[in-house]
Amino acid sequence: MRIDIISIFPDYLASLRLSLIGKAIDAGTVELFVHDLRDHAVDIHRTVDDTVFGGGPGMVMKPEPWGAMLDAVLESGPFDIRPTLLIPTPSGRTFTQSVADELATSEWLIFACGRYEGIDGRVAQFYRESMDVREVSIGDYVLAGGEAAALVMCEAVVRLVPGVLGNASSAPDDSFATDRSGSALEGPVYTKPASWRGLEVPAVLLSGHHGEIAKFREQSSVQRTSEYRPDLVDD
Ligand code: JFE
Repeated sequence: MRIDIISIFPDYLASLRLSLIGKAIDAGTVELFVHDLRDHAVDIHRTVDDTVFGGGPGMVMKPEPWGAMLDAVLESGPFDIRPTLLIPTPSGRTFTQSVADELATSEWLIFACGRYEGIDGRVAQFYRESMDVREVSIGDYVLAGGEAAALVMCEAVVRLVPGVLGNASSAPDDSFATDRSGSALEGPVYTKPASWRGLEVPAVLLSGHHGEIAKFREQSSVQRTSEYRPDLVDD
């Protein structure tokens, strides 16, 4: 998988080279390119924003630097692959685990990280011709820019790419895994020591009775889902 990320704060994305994604990059499973949008600004001040047409507070990102940068990124990659262009925005479709599953099969993702009040709407419009453009929200709260959303989506997607997760069987059991039967959230998990500060790991988990353990975990999952996420309970 190839990932290109465009931002005016490229250093914000440095953490992607740590941990899981860093290992995937080192192993050659993922190629990551982070680009500074200002490299394609046109004036001496390297301006990327301007006032809002129609009035209103704040600034909007100008389309020209985005056009120049996205053209250059498209030119730099394989012409036979249609990339997915992800544009984080609070006004997007919600990014869910099933979106992550779908994106994990994609060969080329490009993230366009905006700032200010977002990116001129014609950028998404123009690139629908050459890319699978998706305006996506990671949740119902407002961030100051798209970078943190891109980090979240990269982490959710890359861990699903075949060969990335060390323990290949742990991904499908997660809370929110789309093929999970029963309720949505995993219950608490435990490790050694079996007794810690007077608190005991539930005895059934030490029993070796796999049927009883599965039943216990299902109960814990139902209990937690109804307590924390009643919206997910269908009864
Ligand atoms: C940008 C901003 C006011 C945008 C109408 C670029 N889930 C999610 N929350 N926030 C974002 C995504 C996000 C993504 C990209 C962003 C927020 N902002 C700030 C402020 C209105 C906005 O869009 C700029």
